[in-house]
Amino acid sequence: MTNHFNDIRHSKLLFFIGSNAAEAHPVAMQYILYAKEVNNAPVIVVDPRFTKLAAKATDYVRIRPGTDTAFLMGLINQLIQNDWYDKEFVRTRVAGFEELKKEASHYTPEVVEDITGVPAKEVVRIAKLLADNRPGTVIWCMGITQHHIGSSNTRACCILQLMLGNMGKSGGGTNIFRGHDNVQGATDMCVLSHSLPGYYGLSDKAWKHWCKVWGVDYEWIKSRFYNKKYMNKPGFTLARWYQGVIQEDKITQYTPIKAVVFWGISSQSISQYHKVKKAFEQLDLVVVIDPFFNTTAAMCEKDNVYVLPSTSQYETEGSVTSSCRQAQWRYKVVNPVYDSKTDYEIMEEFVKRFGFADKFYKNIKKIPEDITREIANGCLTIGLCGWLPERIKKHTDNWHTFDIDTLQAKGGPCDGEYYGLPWPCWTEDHPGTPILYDISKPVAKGGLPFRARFGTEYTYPDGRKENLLAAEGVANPGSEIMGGYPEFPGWKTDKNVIKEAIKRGMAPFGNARARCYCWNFPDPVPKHREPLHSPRPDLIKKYPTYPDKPDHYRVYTRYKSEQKPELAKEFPIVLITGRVVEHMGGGDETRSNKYLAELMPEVYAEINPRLANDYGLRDGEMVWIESPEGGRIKIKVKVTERVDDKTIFIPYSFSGMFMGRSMLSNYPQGFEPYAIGEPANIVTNYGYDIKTQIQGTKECLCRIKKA
Ligand SMILES: Nc1nc2c(c(=O)[nH]1)N[C@H]1C(S)=C(S)[C@@H](COP(=O)(O)OP(=O)(O)OC[C@H]3O[C@@H](n4cnc5c(=O)[nH]c(N)nc54)[C@H](O)[C@@H]3O)O[C@H]1N2
Ligand SMILES: Nc1nc2c(c(=O)[nH]1)N[C@H]1C(S)=C(S)[C@@H](COP(=O)(O)OP(=O)(O)OC[C@H]3O[C@@H](n4cnc5c(=O)[nH]c(N)nc54)[C@H](O)[C@@H]3O)O[C@H]1N2
Ligand SMILES: [Mo]
Repeated sequence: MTNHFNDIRHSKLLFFIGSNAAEAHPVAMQYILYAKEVNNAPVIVVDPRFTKLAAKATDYVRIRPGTDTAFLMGLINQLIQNDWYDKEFVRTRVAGFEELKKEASHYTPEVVEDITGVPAKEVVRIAKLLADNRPGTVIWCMGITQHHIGSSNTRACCILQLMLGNMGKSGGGTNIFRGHDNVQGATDMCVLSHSLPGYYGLSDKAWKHWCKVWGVDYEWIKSRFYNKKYMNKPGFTLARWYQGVIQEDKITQYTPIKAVVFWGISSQSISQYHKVKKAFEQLDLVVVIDPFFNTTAAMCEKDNVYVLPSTSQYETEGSVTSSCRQAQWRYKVVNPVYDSKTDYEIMEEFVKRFGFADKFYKNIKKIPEDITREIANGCLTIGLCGWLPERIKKHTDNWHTFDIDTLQAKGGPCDGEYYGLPWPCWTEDHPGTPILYDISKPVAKGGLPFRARFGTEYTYPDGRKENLLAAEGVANPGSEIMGGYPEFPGWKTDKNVIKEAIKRGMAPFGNARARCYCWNFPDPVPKHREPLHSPRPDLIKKYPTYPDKPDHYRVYTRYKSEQKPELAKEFPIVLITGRVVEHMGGGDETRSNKYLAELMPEVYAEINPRLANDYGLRDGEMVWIESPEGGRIKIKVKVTERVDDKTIFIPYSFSGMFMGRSMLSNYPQGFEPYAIGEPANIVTNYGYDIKTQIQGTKECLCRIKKA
């Protein structure tokens, strides 16, 4: 999130696309409804389903799944064609406008209507609403990201806000409501296969930086790898690790995966789950570290699984990071129950037994404070240097002294600082940055320009040259240079460089323009590509997907060879999946809670009355849903107008059934969940984002048969 939840109270318009906050972020609804009622802000909800959030909207836009880029480019085109865009913002802080304008001109209201199903007049009307009500916030979630063009979707959302001049402003920004408890913290630590903590990447320079922080010899780390090239090569992603086992697609690794550790994840969250099950049968070793005997443990039917009971977050303490980049100290509520150990203790036991204690672990004397200290010491890129445990605790202990609108403390021990020291919090006395890219404040007081990450000048394919730094006169108050400037050499690895920049009123990472044209992306300007599995064969011809990517995070990934126009004949129904307020993720925790299980006891497919009648299905009857990859599930029909007559929706929070079979006998007695059901991911399709490899669980095709 560039801004924060409280800041939504200042929005003059709320534009939700692919988010169902009423179910997934119910606590945030207080700010959303405040803006709606107090500011009279229009609330636009773009979603293929009429959701609980849509029920609170002033303007609901039903869109065909997987066509958001076309819709967003249509809005951008209207802003440009009608001169409704913020010309001064574009002139001073944006690069690649000419290239954007050219691409956007293709998306006329009529073209957008054909692709998305949104009436042409609506496209114009929504663009005008956006222009007339500024600053507005753009909020998106998984409806935008879980597509093979997910990264284009997210970029189109950002470009929309650039055109409206809504970036770096209170009430504006791009605000992506995040997922799990502390998932922003986990992301910042890069629990990912393509980066070291703090988004440092996998270059030799990045490894050397962390070796210095850990106090470990670089040559020793190098010697731990089978081959130096794997040190710099992204690993498998969460979405496709199982291909490293079953190797249905060619992998780029010297040996298949033999053992997997599941630490705080429940495997039914992975698409084509019947193939994950196959991997469980082939693995030598599976380790599950979890407060619950979860689905993964129950799905491993070979004698190859160890379950280590961990505590929940209530039985331990430490720093956690919120969706809006704020740190908070979480104190322990109860002592660990039964035989469980905290995740820290389990990690420490591993470190000792693997023989790394004198290497990575030597700076960690006091848990968890020393862990937070190490993070502050190493993560310069996102400015975590000011996140010392003492400061974070002080904020948590004095949360009542902070202002609800601005997050700033009024008097008291944290006077002038922003709650949770939102990153970047550059130094030990920096107040935090509540709104990213806000040039109205000095950098030392929480202001920030756009980062100069991609050099100072670029030559476009047609020979046009453009300065990538911000225009003359545009910089934070007090900046030594009043205009664009490049990054300070060495700022990512040397705290003194950061301090020097702040002293001079400047941002360590420079002052640049935001790019509409990203030459390092497969589509430099976002453009529509039909869903891999599309119900519109005619549009596949016009808007085909990418060529196949032979080594996408170590596995051959099909695009063109997967997009078959004839598929829709056999699998004519669009399938989307998502959340319900009663359950969390794959549901292992919430289905083990008697009260939540009672509120939402079984899985279902939402089906429009017209579709139900065409298939002779009544509300409450059972139906088989089948995927092109051979997965099938038997679930209950819920007849509802929430979805249109081409689309069905299934909540993905169930497990304990597997293609018609109950798995309950695999749980130790007394550990069975209260509610079980078929995992939706048995029928979600093949398909992964071209940059991130996130799974495309929101653009699938399926067929249904009365059970
Ligand atoms: N109660 C509860 N809260 C949660 C979670 C939970 O499991 N339970 N999970 C947490 C996590 S991990 C996350 S990531 C967030 C996710 O929060 P959200 O992303 O808001 O939740 P979803 O229901 O997955 O998807 C949001 C909406 O996207 C729509 N959608 C599907 N396809 C498309 C499309 O092509 N275009 C558009 N515009 N919309 C589409 C769906 O109909 C759905 O209403 O929620 C978090 N909060
Ligand atoms: N079809 C479909 N699939 C999806 C999605 C979708 O929208 N549709 N959304 C995707 C998204 S955004 C996400 S984030 C994933 C979520 O899916 P997962 O990443 O699988 O997350 P959860 O299902 O919440 O599982 C969390 C596990 O961690 C355990 N746990 C809880 N607290 C602790 C702790 O303190 N320590 C340890 N060690 N364990 C703990 C829980 O008991 C549970 O077993 O699903 C993805 N899959
Ligand atoms: Mo998530």
